[in-house]
Amino acid sequence: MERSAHPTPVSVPLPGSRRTYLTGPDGGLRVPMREVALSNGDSVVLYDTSGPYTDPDVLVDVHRGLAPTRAAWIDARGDTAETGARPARRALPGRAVTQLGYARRGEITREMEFVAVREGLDPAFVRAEIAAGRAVLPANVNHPESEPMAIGRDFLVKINANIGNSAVASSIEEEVEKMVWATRWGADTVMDLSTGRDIHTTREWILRNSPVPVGTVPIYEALEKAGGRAEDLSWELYRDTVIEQAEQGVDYMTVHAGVLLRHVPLTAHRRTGIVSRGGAILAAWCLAHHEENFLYTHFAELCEILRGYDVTFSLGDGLRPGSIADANDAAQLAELATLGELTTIAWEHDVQVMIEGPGHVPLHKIKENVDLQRELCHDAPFYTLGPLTTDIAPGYDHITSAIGAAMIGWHGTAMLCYVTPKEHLGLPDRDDVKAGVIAYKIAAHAADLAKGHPGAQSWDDALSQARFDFRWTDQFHLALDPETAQAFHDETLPAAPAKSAHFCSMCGPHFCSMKITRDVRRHADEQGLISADAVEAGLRAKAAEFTAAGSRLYLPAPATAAGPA
Ligand code: IRN
Ligand code: FE2
Repeated sequence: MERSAHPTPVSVPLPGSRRTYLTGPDGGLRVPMREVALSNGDSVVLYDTSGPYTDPDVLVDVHRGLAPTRAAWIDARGDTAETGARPARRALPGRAVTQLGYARRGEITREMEFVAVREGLDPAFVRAEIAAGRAVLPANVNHPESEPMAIGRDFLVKINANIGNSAVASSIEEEVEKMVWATRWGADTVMDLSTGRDIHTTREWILRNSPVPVGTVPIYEALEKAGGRAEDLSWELYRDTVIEQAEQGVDYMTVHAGVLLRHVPLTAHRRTGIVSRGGAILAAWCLAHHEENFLYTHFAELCEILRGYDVTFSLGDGLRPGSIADANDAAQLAELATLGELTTIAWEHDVQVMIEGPGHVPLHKIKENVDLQRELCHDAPFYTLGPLTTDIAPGYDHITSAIGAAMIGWHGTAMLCYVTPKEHLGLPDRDDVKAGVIAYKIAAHAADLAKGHPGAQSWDDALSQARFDFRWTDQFHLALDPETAQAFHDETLPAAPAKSAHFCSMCGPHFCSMKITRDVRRHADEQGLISADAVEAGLRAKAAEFTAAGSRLYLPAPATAAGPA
């Protein structure tokens, strides 16, 4: 991974790419995509989460924020009014301004049309999936800067990047910078998990500048307000925090309402107890008061609040397993059943819901998680943290978890919460954020391929064709991380002619399998042989060449450059 000493300059496209815009059915929508122009005249159009930060034609002033593109759509619906000092939009009395509410009434909103164009789907399908609760479109009426996206099992698998300062590290500018950075590499949403000072201001900066939905865990800020003492939390304190965040424009909120008093003893004999921050806070409150979780007892009231802004529930997995030993245990599954019960209540209030899932789960226990979640939570979208498939690799948990994420995504998880190499060790910096996002883009795309998402494979096909044609620059430009791909190639073959050479330093000029295949095919053409014979003849010729060269599988490394490890 390339270490970056300087922050990304604003509005710089990825190498070889430009931001392009698709138009909606009636020409009224501008849906941003990333277009990669290839040297053979072709171009590949890819889903793009980076916002105007990759469009040199848009000048972004982070002190003013992005253009509020959705404001006109929201206001045209005529069901919100501006209230309070900010002022913030809120639903008129009795109105549900949620995408679920509109979908159920048969309305295809501009946001749904946008998603349909972006994913190449029928707008009627998008509406139907949202209406059934199988997909969510997180879009707070107070976050008009966001570009609509959907999370559901029949959509592209999405990824979330967590950012946010802790009491001991990071500044506001760094957090905004991390958001821009995470979306540049493909984060579909970001969650601001700030816990230190300046939570409100940090969030304001992130929201006004974020082209993707922003999630939070309001219990963290409520705990700050309670002086860090869980027992001093109250429903009123929490409620006011949620309203404050909803007015700022938070699109989805993690709510650990499934951590019930009776579930807490189920964690007593776990290897790693309760590892969720929110889960631990609420368990501590329940035990201190010997009362039921106030998020559970006030859940209907909370639904009424979220419905007024279209904040989506992300029902938290406060009892997720934190180790392989605890995977799929009684505490985890008891909470999951409660989340299913709460899903029904949220839907009764027209509030959108997704369900958070684990955590640490070995490969053979992953499918069961998805099957149970679907059954117990009535097909609400699943949003999982990894899962990590082993506990033994601190420093590499973006890998241990991307393995699990690919598998759980294949089985139907709709959004994958990234894990960075710093997981369990410290606060991620920008290089960790990039490593986590890229690992999760790989997992999500692998799942899209396995699920047969229409169009997913065309990206792979374009890249592998470029590779086979030795169009090196096209291969770099099509890469998830073009800069690293090119940098690695430059390490051994920096010269310009190498960018069209029919080999790289991995196998050298004589043993490039792709070059050999090409030679075989050319030989067949020259000899006018039918292909099976050509292959046979070509292989025999190659065998002779190999033996004559001393039958060595690897060539000695050139004096000036490192060979393959
Ligand atoms: C996702 C799935 N399960 C948990 N998550 C994420 O973990 C959640 O969306 C949020 O970003 C974070 C919450 O952590 P705690 O408070 O549960 O530890
Ligand atoms: Fe963990």
